[in-house]
Amino acid sequence: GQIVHLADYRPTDFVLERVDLTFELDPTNTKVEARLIFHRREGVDPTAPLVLDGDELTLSGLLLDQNEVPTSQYDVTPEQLTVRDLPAESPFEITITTYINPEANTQLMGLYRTNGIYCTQCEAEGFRRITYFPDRPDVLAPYTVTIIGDKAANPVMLSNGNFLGGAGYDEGRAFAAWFDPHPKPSYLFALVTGDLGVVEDTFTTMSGNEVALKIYVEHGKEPRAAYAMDALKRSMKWDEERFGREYDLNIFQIVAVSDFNMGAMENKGLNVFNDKYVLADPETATDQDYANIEAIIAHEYFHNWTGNRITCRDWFQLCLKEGLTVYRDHEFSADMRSRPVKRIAEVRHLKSEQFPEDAGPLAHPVRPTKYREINNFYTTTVYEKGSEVTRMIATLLGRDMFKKGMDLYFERHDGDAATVEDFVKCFEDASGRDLTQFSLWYHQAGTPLVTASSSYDQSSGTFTLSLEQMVPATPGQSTKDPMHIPLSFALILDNGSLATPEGVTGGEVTEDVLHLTERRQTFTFSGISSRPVLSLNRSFSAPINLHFDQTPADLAHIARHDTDLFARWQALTDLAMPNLMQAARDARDGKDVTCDPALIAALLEAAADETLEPAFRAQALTLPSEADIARELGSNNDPDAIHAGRTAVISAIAEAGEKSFVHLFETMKPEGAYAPDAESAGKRALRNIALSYLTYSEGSPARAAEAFASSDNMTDLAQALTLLAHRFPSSSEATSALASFLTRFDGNPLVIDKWFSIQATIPGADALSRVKSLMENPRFISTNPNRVRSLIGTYAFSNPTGFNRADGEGYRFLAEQILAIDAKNPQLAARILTSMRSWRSLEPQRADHARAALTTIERAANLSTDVRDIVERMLK
Ligand code: HT7
Ligand code: ZN
Repeated sequence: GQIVHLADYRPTDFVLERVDLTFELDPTNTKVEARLIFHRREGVDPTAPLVLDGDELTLSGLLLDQNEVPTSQYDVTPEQLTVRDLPAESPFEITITTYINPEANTQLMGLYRTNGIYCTQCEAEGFRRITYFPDRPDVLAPYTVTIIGDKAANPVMLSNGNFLGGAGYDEGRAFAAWFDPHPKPSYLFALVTGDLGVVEDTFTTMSGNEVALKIYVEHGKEPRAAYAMDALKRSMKWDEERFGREYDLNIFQIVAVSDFNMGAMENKGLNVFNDKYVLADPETATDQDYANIEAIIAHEYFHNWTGNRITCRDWFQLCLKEGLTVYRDHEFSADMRSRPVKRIAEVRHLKSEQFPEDAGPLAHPVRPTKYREINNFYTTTVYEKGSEVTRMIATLLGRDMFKKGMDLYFERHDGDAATVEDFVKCFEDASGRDLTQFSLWYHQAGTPLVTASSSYDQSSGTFTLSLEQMVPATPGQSTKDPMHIPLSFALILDNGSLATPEGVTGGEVTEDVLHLTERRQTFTFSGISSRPVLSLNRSFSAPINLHFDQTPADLAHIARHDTDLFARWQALTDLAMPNLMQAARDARDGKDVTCDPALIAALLEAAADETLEPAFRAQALTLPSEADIARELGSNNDPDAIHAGRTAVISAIAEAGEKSFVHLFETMKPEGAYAPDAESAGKRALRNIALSYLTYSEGSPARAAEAFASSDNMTDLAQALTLLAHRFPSSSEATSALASFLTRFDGNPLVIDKWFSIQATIPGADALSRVKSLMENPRFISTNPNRVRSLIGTYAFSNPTGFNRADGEGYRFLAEQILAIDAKNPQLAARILTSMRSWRSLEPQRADHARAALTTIERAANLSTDVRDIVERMLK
């Protein structure tokens, strides 16, 4: 794998006019015939050859305008086909024949087989594993696809676009033909065939077109696709209402498969999903599963405009479609559910996933300038930070101007392969605002640190806020320029009302947003009659680390009064964090751990406040995770001490609040049959967090065992099982609950994934032997990405004490597993390996073990480019 540089971008020499593909399916020897019509781009050297990408391909036939091409006229390797002496001006047709082996495709890129189904995954560079092709996102063409396959085994034969027709072909075989009129890049191509069940519905678009909606699943699973179908219809309607975007084919199809490297894929008119994000019913899916399905169905559907109609010029522009589409799906979920609760969940996720990436060896800008393996750039920085950057544009411009900018983007670039610069320019042109400095958010990696201090002068009635920003050095970027940081703020007075300053100096303030643009800046607010409490970065208006030494009393004031619920949650977190950090230090030093009564009081007050929605109260009671504490501590981390300290703090809260928790546990049961709506889910969340505290104060598995026995839905069942297994791992209650769960759900792989994950995350050093013995379980299928992630991935990512054993055995185990996974599925291996991205912040003994394990990987023979790229960057 060579390094690809953004600066080297050049358009292709040849323009692709049309693509005509014929597949003759065979499990081990599928014939692919690709007829491609090209013409030379104007001004290109008339002798320039046509160079096409391949990956592990063997050429079996090559025609130019239907005539065989002599071997002297082309060069071919598995990675490249070069054809010379092509017409200077007129269009020509190249016909390429390749044979591929879907059954042997364990990488799950290109055409592969999963449970008897043929399925493709082409983003980012999978199409080149099907045929030689200009496999890059700026080559767009309409596609005609003919599929020929065994009739009995493939009653369903799908590709992109509209169905042209199909019938019997020859003995035992059938064919189907599809035409996609929308020019698309190869990464959006899809083919799916097999024997599948279908759920059907229709949607009438705002201009009256009826669209057939079809979701294909394994036979017998059709009822479990009902929620996905409902989410799809709501997504289609929402995109019309909020962004004016209408669907553009007469059919929209989704296929759920069980072997898939990522969550889902937005192929034009034919989305392919990991079945985890389609299938749900109350008995087998949790509230979180339902929320994920809603969000991912929406995300892939929204790509139809942000990704497909307007695609990326090159893979450096990935955030153009991903960051923007995540922003769109976040907004959709906020409208479908509770906006502040959704924002809290987003920020928790951003801080636990993206902030560590930005602070470690894998840090990169939202719009990178070089990569070795593009698969490794489907990162939380590109997706989630990319979404935050889009959100900040909306904050800077205001809702109406942002809408104008988006409309201009759709109008100006429909059908284009665009860049981040094209996108930003639309907002500049729509608003008249210069976004040059703001664009640093795309180009500078690292999470900015903003340090704030404030003072109030009673005699003059002025409130002064001094801010300083610093963007840390990241790989390849040692110095940084000051960024444009939009900080939403409020000045909260004693009685809880918000102060309205008479004036402000020191910088731009628009409505409730301060614009920090310099390294150091002091804002002075006048006309403030009494000392206010400043609430800063409300709604997490900028993805920054904020150091603002506020007193516990001020934080408690914000937690009680801010009109922004997110800020209230943030204040509770800020109250808890110093306690948790001190608890970790005390536990490490063998001292008694204490918990500030003010923290306990604030948490219990929020928990009991019936004016607040239950989902918010559940979030308020959920303390920062062990990983969050490690991040705040920054260096020399001892995961055992963090765990012990946090456990002691939870126990103190549990003791003090036992009565409240019993009350919440007894009263927060939603009435009637299970429904996945946000309100009922919020009640379950509050009841379950109360149950969790009760396992600490009561010190017995009895209540969780009773909850396990009486639950009538997977949310409560999985939570009770988790509490039994994590809190009382050697109890007979835990053992028998794990056994009965297994027996009850043995035929359902998605639930068995939960069974593996729950056990992989049992804290403590024993986790490793548990994981090893679970790998021996016949249900551990090493070729199924979901199963591998549920056991090995969850152990490495989500079991801080179990994985970070002081003796380094966890790291050595992971190194072995990475090498084994890499041999079959490099993408999966590389992703799981990123679990070690924060290894340098561990205490020295663990860090040494981690380095040694990474070095073992680095030195292994036959490493994939994917894993080599990650391991080398981690060790640099
Ligand atoms: N755009 C999709 C990305 C994706 C992917 C990338 C690399 C390898 C496999 C993959 N499967 C899906 C998903 C999305 O963000 O919508
Ligand atoms: Zn996406």
